[in-house]
Amino acid sequence: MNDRVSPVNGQRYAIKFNLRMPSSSAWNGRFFMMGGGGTNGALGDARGPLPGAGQTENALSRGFAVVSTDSGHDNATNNDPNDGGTGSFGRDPQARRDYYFDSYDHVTQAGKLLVQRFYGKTAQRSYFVGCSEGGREALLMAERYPTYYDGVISGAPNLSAIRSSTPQNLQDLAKLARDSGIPDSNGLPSIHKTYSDADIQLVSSAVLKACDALDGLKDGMVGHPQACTAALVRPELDRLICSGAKGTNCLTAQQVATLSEIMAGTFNSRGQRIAWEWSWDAGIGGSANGAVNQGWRSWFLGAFGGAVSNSLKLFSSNLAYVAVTPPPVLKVTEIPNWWLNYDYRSLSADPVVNYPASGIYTDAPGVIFTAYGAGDEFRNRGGKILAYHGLSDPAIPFAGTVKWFEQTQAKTNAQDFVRFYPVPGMNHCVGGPATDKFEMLTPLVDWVEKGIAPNAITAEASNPAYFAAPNRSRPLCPFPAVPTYNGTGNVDSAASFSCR
Ligand SMILES: [Ca+2]
Repeated sequence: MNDRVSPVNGQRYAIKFNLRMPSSSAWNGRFFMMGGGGTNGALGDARGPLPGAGQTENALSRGFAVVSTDSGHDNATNNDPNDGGTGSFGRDPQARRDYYFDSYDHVTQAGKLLVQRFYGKTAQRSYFVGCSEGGREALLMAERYPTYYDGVISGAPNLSAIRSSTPQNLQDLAKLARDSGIPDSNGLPSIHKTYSDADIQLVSSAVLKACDALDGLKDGMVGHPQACTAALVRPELDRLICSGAKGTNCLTAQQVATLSEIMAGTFNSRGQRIAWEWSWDAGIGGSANGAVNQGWRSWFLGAFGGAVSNSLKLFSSNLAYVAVTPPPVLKVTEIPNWWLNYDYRSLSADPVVNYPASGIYTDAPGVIFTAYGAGDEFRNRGGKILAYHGLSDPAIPFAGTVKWFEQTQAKTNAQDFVRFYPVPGMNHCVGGPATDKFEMLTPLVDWVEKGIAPNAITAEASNPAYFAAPNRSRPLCPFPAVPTYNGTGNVDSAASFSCR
């Protein structure tokens, strides 16, 4: 819908959506929208995947009517290498607005109308489920459109790209670039060579030494994130500094200093925080089963053995076009250097100041691209939010979601309608040495429809290689409760733990 040609860059844009409806007899009376990912532009198959459920089980198979959208641009066609590549939609004010919020409004309304026409009655309940950008969309629906959905699941929400990935990645990359030595074959800093896979394993082991036991059990998992501070981890890292030449069993002082600086978050030249800190967690390694690239390395560095550093492209290609107003006009190949020269040190501590509306771009990214916590209308009509976030998420800082939860709690009585579940060891949405397989739709539906508030949610390790026992399970606990070993019973079974 809304098919049109952009007056800014001549590209054709439309909001595509995919709606799948079970037969009348199979329909459970509910509507379900799938969140997107990254900067979207890909139309997901509207089956509503539920990673923690059975292999063939999804929202559609459970009887939900399911809708998805590309959010108003198509990466396959809106992809001019001389104009930002897949980020170029950000130059068209309406395509940008569709990505921020408009498309989800239109698609929800269209989807619900088609459901009503097809079944002859309206959906009784509606749910929105997403992770990363989809996690942002879930919170957006609860905040901006409080009457549309009765319950949302928000994983690793990109709730403040302005306050996390944008300036943060700039500063992190600049720090790594500073240490990287010789340029790669593209003439860019060899960031991928700054830490070997073995180096990152050393960091993970240092984190475990400092923090594993803080939750009451040495089990290779940091179950008490609030207690695992930089002050505890740094001495363990310092103990790893090479006394002589750099070897595989030690780190250079520069490596320790740079990593510590990155993990602390981003500050401007006045010393004000402009992005959240990263959490110290064992999942920074993500090593078992050869899965190193699932973790920190894949987001920050790129493969050590690769010819070029892919991290610059990974971080920079799209955000320039949706965070900065007006957006630059750059060839895709020019974007990494544009980022490296971006003056993040002069940014304000207030993202609203940094990214104001400008000219034809009438939505201020600093306002619209920041989540503030769902308000009274959503709560008062019985809306519920389940949020989760991996402690080792290398794309979006866990600390930002903690902040969001605390702000929401301060504004309302958040436990009334929000539960937030930290996932120790988990990387971005999934992966890492974690019990990262869990199903939150059933608890959410029970909360919304039966008033049964969720407490512990059982999670299993999706990758059997990470732990000695391949089917380790743990309770995920509503923040700030910590999964705590009861002192007896199988240490690989969630049944031996309580949320305390
Ligand atoms: Ca532990």
